[in-house]
Amino acid sequence: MHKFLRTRRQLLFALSGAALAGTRAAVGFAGSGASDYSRAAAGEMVLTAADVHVDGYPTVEAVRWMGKTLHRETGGRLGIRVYHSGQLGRETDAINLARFGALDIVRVNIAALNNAFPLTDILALPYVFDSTAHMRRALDGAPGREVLKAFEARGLVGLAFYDSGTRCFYNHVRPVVQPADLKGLKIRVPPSDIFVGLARALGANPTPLSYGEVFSALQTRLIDGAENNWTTFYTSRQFEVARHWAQSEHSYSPEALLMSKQRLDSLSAGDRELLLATAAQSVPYMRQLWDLREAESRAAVEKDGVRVTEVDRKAFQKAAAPMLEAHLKNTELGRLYRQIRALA
Ligand code: GTR
Repeated sequence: MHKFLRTRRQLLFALSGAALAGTRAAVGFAGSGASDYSRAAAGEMVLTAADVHVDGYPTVEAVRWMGKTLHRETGGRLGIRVYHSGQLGRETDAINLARFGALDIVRVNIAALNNAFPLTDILALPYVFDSTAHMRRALDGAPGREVLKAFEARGLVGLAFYDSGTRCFYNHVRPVVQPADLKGLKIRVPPSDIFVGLARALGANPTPLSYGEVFSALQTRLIDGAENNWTTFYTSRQFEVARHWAQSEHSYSPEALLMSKQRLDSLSAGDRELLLATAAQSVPYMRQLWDLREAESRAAVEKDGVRVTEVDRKAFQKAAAPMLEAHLKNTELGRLYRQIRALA
């Protein structure tokens, strides 16, 4: 970090300038940007939050909803300013900024946390959850609570999990039905050893890249494809370039909402309690919005002519099984896996 960037404001300004230089227009949903509570008067505190998604994406809207609720409940003393569209940089960088108190709240995918927080692997591993309802039960129950707690070891507080649908493969080369169809394809994965290992186990050539680089990597044919959920595929415009979608549902990898422990500890006990409760309340709000947006995104992509294939699910599960088994040899992951499966 540049030694002359001394204040939080200077740092955020520098980061947003750098990231904005690479911003591209995206399709998607109307955001409610005007309702950010970003102007702090004396005695008021505006928390900064980062998200790589475009304005209007369900995660962005859920954190905005939190900001509005806090603002209302504290008579304007507390608010949240959401920097969306990756204005504050990559997810892995945002996580570190929050750990050291330069950013207050980060919404990132579990994939971005795997390497630093090994307990999160259980939520990204293939075919751990049977359905969205199963995943929600696990996240709302003991396994979810245990993973959220693990962030405290490194300067973060796990506020909540948000939905991220199911991740599926897509590419601009050919339809995929069997794992063998992925052979030789250069597939972008998030910078996570779990995703690199999984893509490799399924026969693809994994290429870890940060989210902001995926669209142009597809467009310039640096990569043949990637994997993500319907909503991201749509809002990032990747569907305009990758015209084959395979319904592989190989990972649920939910979203995590994290807060700088330093910042949370600096709040009064009352504000802390309110913030934690508001984060918990934002989950049902987000899930409702997610269900709606996921269906809308899929419909829009299909209407645009992207070819969707059902995959041979058994063959995918079989190909991924050795990699899953290898990770479950870890005692903690094995225990969490059994807990999660008992909730199926
Ligand atoms: C999305 C997720 C993002 C980002 C992205 C990725 O589903 O919401 O936070 O992690 O995937 O693949 O990088």
